[in-house]
Amino acid sequence: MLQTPTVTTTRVGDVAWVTISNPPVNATSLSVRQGLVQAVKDVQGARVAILRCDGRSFVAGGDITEFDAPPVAPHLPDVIQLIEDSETPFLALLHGTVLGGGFEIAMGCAWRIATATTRFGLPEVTLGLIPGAGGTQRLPRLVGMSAAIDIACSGTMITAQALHDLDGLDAIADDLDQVAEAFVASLPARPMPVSARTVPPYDPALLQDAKAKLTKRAKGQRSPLEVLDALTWSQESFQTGQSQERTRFLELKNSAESRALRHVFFAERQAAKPSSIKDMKPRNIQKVAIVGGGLMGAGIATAALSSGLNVILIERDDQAAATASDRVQKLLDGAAKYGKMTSAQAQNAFALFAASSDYNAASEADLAIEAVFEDVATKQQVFSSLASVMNPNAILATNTSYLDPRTIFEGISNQSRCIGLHFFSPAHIMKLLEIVTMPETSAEVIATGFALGKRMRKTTVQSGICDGFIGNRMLMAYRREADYLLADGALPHEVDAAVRAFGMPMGPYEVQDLTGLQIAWANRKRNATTRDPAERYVTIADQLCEIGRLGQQSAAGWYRYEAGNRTPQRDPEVEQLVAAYSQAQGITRRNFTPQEIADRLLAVLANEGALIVQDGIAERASDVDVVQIHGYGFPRWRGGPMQYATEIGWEKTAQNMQLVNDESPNSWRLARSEQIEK
Ligand code: 3H9
Repeated sequence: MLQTPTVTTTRVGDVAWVTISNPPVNATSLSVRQGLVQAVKDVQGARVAILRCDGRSFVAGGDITEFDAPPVAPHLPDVIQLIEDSETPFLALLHGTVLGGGFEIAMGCAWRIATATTRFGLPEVTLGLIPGAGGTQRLPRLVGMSAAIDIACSGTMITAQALHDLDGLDAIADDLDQVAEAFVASLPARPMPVSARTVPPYDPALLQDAKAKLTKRAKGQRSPLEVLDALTWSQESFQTGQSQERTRFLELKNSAESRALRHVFFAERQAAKPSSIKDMKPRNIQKVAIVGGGLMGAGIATAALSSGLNVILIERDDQAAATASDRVQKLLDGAAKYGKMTSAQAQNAFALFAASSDYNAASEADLAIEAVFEDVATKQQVFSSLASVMNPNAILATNTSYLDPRTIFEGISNQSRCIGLHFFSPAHIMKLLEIVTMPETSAEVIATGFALGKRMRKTTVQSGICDGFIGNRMLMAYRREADYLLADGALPHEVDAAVRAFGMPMGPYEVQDLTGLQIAWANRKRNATTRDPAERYVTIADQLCEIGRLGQQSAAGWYRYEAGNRTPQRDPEVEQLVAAYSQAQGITRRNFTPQEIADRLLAVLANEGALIVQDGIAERASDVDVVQIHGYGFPRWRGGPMQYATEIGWEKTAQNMQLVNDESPNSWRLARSEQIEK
């Protein structure tokens, strides 16, 4: 079968038009690189060659799907060199997102014209890489070192206007083709190729400052500092700098960090497409009812309003409705204050909001989300009230974190419209949304949940029903093992430090103090009757709760807190309580190294994740990783617990899990090895 060429060249008079067409994002796959080499030959003799792309974007970078395999010639740096050295000069017409290899190609062209909405960036750092086709060498020559550091070390995108202000663009235009014709009609003198320029002078202190800032922010991730290093090579000749860049790019492509970040890139996109909603069209949602205006309900309302949805918030009385309304307004004002939206956008969003104590106000809503406290009877009452006023097909969603939606929706007619939408607190900030489906939930309703998540800019993952769904079920296992470690000899600060050294933003005990110990305590009490009596149960956390140590809110939890200071301080009272517990249990306490602590906790996470897949709660292991990264602060650059287990080898993970199991017999279910080796 004949394949449509991904790069085509046509001539109009003395102007050559080179068009790249490689959906979805015109990545520089092998066929594009080959096509561009041919195009450079084909355009010779023309006065100018205009390089443009079909589809919604100019080239969005190297083809990440090719990065697991060894590179195949022609390599992108050489292709760009051909473009830059071509006797016929190239003009790039830019639209959409000009990223990575795409930006590198654009910098190899003699001129650049972009639409006003075009965005530019070198996102390689977010994939654990440095740019590999001259980006770190051409960018400082084009826009100066300071801007190059900002762009390449962060991986964030800049606007066409910002690049123009940095002298990186020749023009901004609405109609690219029309402006290109005018531009080539009176073609300016060919500028010096970017690679032949010298980097404008800069203060060397800039590099030290950037290094200090990046080291602080990186939390163990290497690539931002690697990019900074590579930018400094632009002091050398272009050839020397580029060849160093290329070597480092290829080394980093084979690093665990880059494998992990590439895994997450694809995992996030896959999670958004569960097989349950293949080819299913979502319903259109415009009006959302939210029941409960506490921190969670107000956060959900803020996220919904920020995405242009109408929100009606229902509270139990007028006073509570007014308080909830104030809370939402404050959250929107906060978003404006921190630059997430303009003040005008915050005002427009609040204009879409209303609060009421009357369920009838929800009668027109397309979807209702319940965000009241975790009590089955209360939630059932909420849905019975909603069902009595809403359209019988309107979607009913519970935000429960642990309870079984099938019980919550008992008695509701047409359960195909019932679903769990589990937001994480604070819901206007946290990225994760777990979509909990019941066997009865229709594919259309699931697809609508995913579309809503996308609109609210959430990272959305489907979960089946089990205690805690994907994320909190793993959290329970993680905390259980942390408590076993305490009982056997570790102290809270040692456990916290060990996981922070791995890259987690906080340890399990610091997090508990921050969020409060009472919810987990209530869950443990709820599960007391069904817990296997043979399972090891450590009561230290319960003892803390019983003496009123509920975390930062009571200035004491696993740590103590000085007035007005959130820094956890080791507390001898807690450490004595831990030691006394071990003694009462007849345990001889022993030391655990940070590595031993981290190994055990990571093995437990991977084992529980594998069980979650084995039990059909998550569709894929990579969904588990997405949940951990976006809901629980697992370091993205480690790829999630399942990717980490793959990286170190499932055999090693299984050995660590066996240790965990031997230390606390009858307390763990081990995942089937054939499952976790997948
Ligand atoms: C690089 O350039 C290295 C060079 O320096 C040197 C090379 C030698 N490759 O995100 P979307 C797929 S490193 C392959 O849902 P959006 C994506 O998987 C690269 N595939 O759309 C998805 O597939 P599917 C530096 C890619 O509109 C589909 O395209 N560049 C690539 O929300 C749609 O993607 C980057 O890191 C790729 N490069 O966002 C840019 N990009 O439909 C990475 C996308 O099967 N890309 N796909 O799930 C992005 O940031 C976003 O995709 C973009 C569009 C903003 C472009």
